[in-house]
Amino acid sequence: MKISLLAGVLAALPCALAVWPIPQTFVEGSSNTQVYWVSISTQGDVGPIVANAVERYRTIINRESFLAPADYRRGELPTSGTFGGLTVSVDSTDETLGLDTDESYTIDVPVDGAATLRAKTPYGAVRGLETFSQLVTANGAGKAIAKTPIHIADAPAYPHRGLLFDTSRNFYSVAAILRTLDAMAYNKMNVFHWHIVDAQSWPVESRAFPELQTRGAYGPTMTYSYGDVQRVIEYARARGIRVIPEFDVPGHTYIVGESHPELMSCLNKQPGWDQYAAEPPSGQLNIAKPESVAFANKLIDEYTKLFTDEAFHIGGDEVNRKCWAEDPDVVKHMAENPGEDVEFLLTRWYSQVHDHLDQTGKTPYTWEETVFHSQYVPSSKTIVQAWLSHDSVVNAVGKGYRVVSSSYEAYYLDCGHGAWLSNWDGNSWCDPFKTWMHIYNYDIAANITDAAQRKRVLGAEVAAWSEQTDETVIDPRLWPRAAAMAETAWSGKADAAGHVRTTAEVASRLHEQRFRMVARGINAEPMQPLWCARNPG
Ligand code: CP6
Repeated sequence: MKISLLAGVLAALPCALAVWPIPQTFVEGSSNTQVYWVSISTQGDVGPIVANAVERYRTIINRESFLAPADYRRGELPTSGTFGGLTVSVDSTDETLGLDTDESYTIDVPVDGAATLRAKTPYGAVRGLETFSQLVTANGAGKAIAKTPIHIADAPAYPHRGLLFDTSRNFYSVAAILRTLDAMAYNKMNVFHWHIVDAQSWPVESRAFPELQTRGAYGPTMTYSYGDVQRVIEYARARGIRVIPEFDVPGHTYIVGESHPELMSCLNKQPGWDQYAAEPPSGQLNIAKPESVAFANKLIDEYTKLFTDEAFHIGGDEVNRKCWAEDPDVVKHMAENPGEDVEFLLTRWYSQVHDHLDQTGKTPYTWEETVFHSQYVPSSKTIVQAWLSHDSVVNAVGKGYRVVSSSYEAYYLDCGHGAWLSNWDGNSWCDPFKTWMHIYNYDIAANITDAAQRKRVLGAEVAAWSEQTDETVIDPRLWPRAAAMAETAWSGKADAAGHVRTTAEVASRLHEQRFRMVARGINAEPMQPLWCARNPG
């Protein structure tokens, strides 16, 4: 009783600890520092990414009218020193961004005088600038940094903190994508998994096969040109976010049949699509045809160049055997080639396409079905994206693969708001809605005790499948729930003392992060009344 009362009082104070995600080390003092204007300078050569981020954060911090809700009733924050600017320095100006990028940084804010931000890489500096921006709050005289002196030493628990964004089921403008990248940066997320095409539409330009887009986009304005893609990649990179594209094969490809029906099996079965595909319209690349391998490999050649990240996602989820087993062309092939059944053909198809992707030098990502529901054995450098259950994460690291967890039981943010596609009876196996508490309590590496296996858990990824989303609803559907995942993936489950953070402890801080995001133009949904932030506990 006494302890919870004390926690309530602490939460009500202007709180320097209101940084989301919480840094690994955060030492605070008991003074406050007056801030009139935040000047940020760089020391030594920092490179364009940092120079650009400094401009961005100078604007955010000085323009921001954000006042932590917990501060409202105090109004004043008496200060005993004056902020003397922030100096940013980096050890290296190497702007390579990938799985191995060091995102660590340290921040020191004295009670009086100049603050410092130091990082090993430009992207560590980008993370540190976000943290610093969250330290600045408002008081009656303008702005202040509470609880100085402050020392922060921070680094992510996991290197992959992702968001899957599906632009096929419904279209999103580039502006909506860029806004989502901003929101990710505010939460130190670093992978934009662009599920750019799927069965329903093909919005992205192809120069190898222009007809994919002209026949497959929802309309002439619902497209991404090469220039659009490059703009998204640049915008993301400036925020330390990798863009990993997914070209999902051989399933989820109906839309290819709009321009290349000769490559397809079980195209658009009506009625009865549900026997051939996870959702309508049915259609998969015909795995008996060498032409479908050549097609996929030519797309890999094209898109591994357009998308510059070291990784490339080749899909492989939810393939349907019946689609091929009943395809007249596949049946004919099997009759003429004894021993070549559907399993054989699929294994050979995977090896021809995955080998080709491996040869491009990219790091392949694949959905878990390629590993667990087929006889194909991907190369050991392949990263497995698990979604069917947490057991898949455990099993994948047990097999020696690196893995990213997108367990649908925690991370499918599109789920739980009504019937799903043709399940108009109101039942959806995608239910229930995942609350931020559910997401926060989910343990990315549960039941993996072996240290080498734990290291292969690269992180987590929330999914915004778009059958029931588009840009009219995406902000509140994603935020602040994706931020709950972001903290568990950046900060880890436990603090330095080994204490596992509880949702009750972090709620007011997430509430504040939600207000911060709204102040920065993200329509994150409210968690509770504003009143609760003024009167916590
Ligand atoms: N699309 C693709 C989807 C899903 C997957 N892949 C999906 C499956 C089940 C649920 C939500 C989404 N819509 N290409 C699974 C990886 Cl509940």
